[in-house]
Amino acid sequence: MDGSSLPEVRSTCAYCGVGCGVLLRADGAGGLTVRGDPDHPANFGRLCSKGSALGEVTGLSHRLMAPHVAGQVSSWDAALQHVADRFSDTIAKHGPDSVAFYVSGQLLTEDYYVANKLMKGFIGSANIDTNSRLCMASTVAGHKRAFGTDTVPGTYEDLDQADLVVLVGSNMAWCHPVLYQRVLEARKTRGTRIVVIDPRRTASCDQADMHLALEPGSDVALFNRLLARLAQDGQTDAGYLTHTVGFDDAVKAAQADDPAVTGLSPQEIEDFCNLWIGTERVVTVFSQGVNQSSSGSDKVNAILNCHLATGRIGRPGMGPFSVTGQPNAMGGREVGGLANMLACHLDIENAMHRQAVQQFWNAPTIPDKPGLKAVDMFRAVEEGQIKALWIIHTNPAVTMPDADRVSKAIKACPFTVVSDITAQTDTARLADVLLPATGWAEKDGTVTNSDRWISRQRAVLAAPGQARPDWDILAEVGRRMGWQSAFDYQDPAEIFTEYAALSSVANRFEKDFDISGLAGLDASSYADLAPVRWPVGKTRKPERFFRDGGFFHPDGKARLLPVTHRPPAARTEPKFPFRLNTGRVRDQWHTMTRSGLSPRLSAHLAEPFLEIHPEDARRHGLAAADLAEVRNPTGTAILRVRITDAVAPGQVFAPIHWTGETAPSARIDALVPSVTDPVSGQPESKASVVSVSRMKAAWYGFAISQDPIAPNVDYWAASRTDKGFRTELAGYSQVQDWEETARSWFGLAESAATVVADPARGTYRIALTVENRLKAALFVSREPVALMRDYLSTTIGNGPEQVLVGRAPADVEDAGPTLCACFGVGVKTILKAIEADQLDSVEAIGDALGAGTNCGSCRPEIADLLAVHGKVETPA
Ligand SMILES: Nc1nc2c(c(=O)[nH]1)N[C@H]1C(S)=C(S)[C@@H](COP(=O)(O)OP(=O)(O)OC[C@H]3O[C@@H](n4cnc5c(=O)[nH]c(N)nc54)[C@H](O)[C@@H]3O)O[C@H]1N2
Ligand SMILES: Nc1nc2c(c(=O)[nH]1)N[C@H]1C(S)=C(S)[C@@H](COP(=O)(O)OP(=O)(O)OC[C@H]3O[C@@H](n4cnc5c(=O)[nH]c(N)nc54)[C@H](O)[C@@H]3O)O[C@H]1N2
Ligand code: SF4
Ligand SMILES: [Mo]
Repeated sequence: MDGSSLPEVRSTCAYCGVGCGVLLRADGAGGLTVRGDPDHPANFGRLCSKGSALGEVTGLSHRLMAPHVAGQVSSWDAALQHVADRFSDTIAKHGPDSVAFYVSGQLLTEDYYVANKLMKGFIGSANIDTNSRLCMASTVAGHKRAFGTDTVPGTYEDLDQADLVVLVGSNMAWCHPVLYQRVLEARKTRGTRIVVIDPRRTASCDQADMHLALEPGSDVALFNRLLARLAQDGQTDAGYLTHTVGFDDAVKAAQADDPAVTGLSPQEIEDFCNLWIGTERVVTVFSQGVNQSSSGSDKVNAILNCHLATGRIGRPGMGPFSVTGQPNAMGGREVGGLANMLACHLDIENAMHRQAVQQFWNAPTIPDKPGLKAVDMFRAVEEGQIKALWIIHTNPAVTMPDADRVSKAIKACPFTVVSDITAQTDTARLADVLLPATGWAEKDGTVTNSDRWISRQRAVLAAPGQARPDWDILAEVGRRMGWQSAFDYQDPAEIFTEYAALSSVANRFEKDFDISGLAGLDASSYADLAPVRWPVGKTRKPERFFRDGGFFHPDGKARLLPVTHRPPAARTEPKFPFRLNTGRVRDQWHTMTRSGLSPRLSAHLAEPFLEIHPEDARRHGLAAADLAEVRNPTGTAILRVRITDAVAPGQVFAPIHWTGETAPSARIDALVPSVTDPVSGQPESKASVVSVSRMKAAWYGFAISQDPIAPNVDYWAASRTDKGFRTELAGYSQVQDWEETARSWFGLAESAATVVADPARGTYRIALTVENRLKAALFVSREPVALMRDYLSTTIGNGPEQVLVGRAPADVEDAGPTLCACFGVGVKTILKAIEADQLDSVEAIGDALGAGTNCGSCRPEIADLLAVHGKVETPA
């Protein structure tokens, strides 16, 4: 079929909570092209590098195509009956609280609704929790304490209209890139100032007016100082304070806190306070540097206190703004995905709410107490209280704190079901039953973004093999457990309209969440649904919340909370002198089961790493490109050292993305103990303590191969290239026969080997060919191998001679590591443009090479290169 004749379909990006609209066109051969939807209110046509590469991650080679029971392919009928029987038997013997679901903020609202209905209304337990516990729980708790509901008061337009944007624990340039582009646009047009509050210098700091590199975990003390100053200077809004209670106590607590614990100079703190106080239109954006903390809820309330005290909430260009991480993190909160919530922002602990939901569902039961939150849930699995567990659309064996222990617990659980699009994940490998789910481009439903826009995700590709949508799998298990009519859904439209109707019921309780205006959609209007921002009630409601109070506590007033600084639970000590911070990189999504399939995205940062300050590196005998052993009592990791003053002395930073599939010794959550915030239950994922030392490797290696490898060595880390894979390697002990070792790692027993060896110096270059075509090559030396890795990765399929030279021939230009993932422009190409062609601005480089002109998320790095080369880029 001619691809261009297929229609373009409106959908939503698979990745972050910005929720960008995309236009997808199937190419008729199983692939698709993607461009930004110019009409979508989140992005107006823009996409970041990850969104632009969505077309590269729809391949089927890694997909799970059929159900598996005990490692054997099974029919759907047998697999689903087995799941239903095991859950029913377990409940019959041990009660409803002996089973649990662990789900995901990446599920569609319809999937989430069915999972929640099945567990809470029919199984009769609240043991359903979601990875949003690791992500948004502190915000949810903070919002509920202050507002009485989990409401994001503002909108994205506030970022366009603000005069000051404060990013607290948010690396927006990399994690919400399209939103960050909106902020930079505002900076251009109205001079919006940017402050970044982050212990680490990130890409988001490059355009910032102020970077406050505070001590990890000290945000409460900083915002308490701001509140104390607001009170002291008489800069609060007395009129607005009549909509609140708790101001005096909050100020008293704030005054008692010592801002010195932030490690910032008094001048820095006062400059920040002056700027915040002096700018009415201020949006304080916060993300995981706030939430993922043992004082996460208090951090959220410390921020909300300042906005409530000044009435800077619910008006254009101002407000506290929690940006959501996953594409449907917001939808999951609305639909009751957390163990302590019911759908439509109703509370499990409120008898009237429970009764209303139970009645609406015509459900036999409904739990009257919250279920187990993620960390407690996996502890209950470990201790044997949970005997049947269903994990859907998340990879907890990698991303939960204390990940080694969580993996063991899942493995030991008497019955574990995993629904995923691939069997190649650390969690899927532990399952008793594996169920193939349709992926992003193959399924229909809705998601809600950070801005409360509900957007449709639409199927444009056929379901591969026997894969089925998550809602459909869940509903059929519900029917097979005996609840036919409650789970008799034909399509997602039916589920959505039921949910919208439930929101009318919920509105009896005067809640914020209202989509009752959508309850009457029929199948075709659901199919055509354009993005819509809630509330969408039967009557028109304002777009922003709380401009004139109207909070959801029984007295209608907001709460200012007295909060006090608490340092992170783990303390550094001589044995574990470093604070380990963790987070994301620009071009990978979580455990890389999708973004890792794109060679373009994999080129940006191809290996797991540890950022460490130059002084610390020197003191601990670490040189550039060394491997570091990172340890604490919870676990260990081996990571490539990146020496940089972006991190402060005494702190190290590592990304979260690598797994047993891509770099088994770099699973960072193996080093994160399961300490949680006492209010929200959210883990402290960014503040463990570790020791760092040089890995005493006997050899280092670099390999390229057509097929993936999983060698049994102390360190390996693999990534995709256009022609196959590249793998970094290292080992503690000498290898006797490199040629044989290479053949076995690459699974190329029959290949011809060309070897260039210098055993005295410990260097080996081995090319393995089949019919004179290069299948794989291995480079070994006693020191970290300096090679033209990007060039070598292109030689797969050629003759062996080229690769053994180890560097590019004179007529081939080495572009260096990729900087602009959208256009595949390398660092060396950009440097050449700066040096030889005398280009001196990000714009000029964009005009010449295209770099930085699509998603813009590499612009800070281009500016960095300019700065390093003496071309100071004037802020855009
Ligand atoms: N490229 C990419 N984008 C993503 C994702 C992805 O995997 N890849 N995931 C999405 C998801 S689910 C989420 S939740 C978001 C997360 O988005 P962000 O929260 O922006 O990302 P993180 O890198 O986890 O952490 C943000 C920053 O918190 C800082 N930090 C650590 N400790 C503290 C502290 O005590 N105080 C303060 N103020 N800051 C601290 C870290 O140094 C880090 O720079 O990203 C979303 N977008
Ligand atoms: N140390 C540390 N740990 C962290 C964080 C951190 O900053 N630091 N961040 C935390 C945060 S904020 C988050 S959100 C989590 C994310 O952690 P996870 O949710 O565990 O990570 P993902 O890789 O997004 O897992 C999604 C899984 O769903 C599968 N999948 C994809 N599409 C579908 C589908 O349509 N249906 C089904 N059934 N499966 C599908 C994917 O293949 C993948 O296995 O990590 C948390 N862990
Ligand atoms: S910012 Fe990027 S990852 Fe996030 S929704 Fe938009 S295109 Fe997707
Ligand atoms: Mo997240």
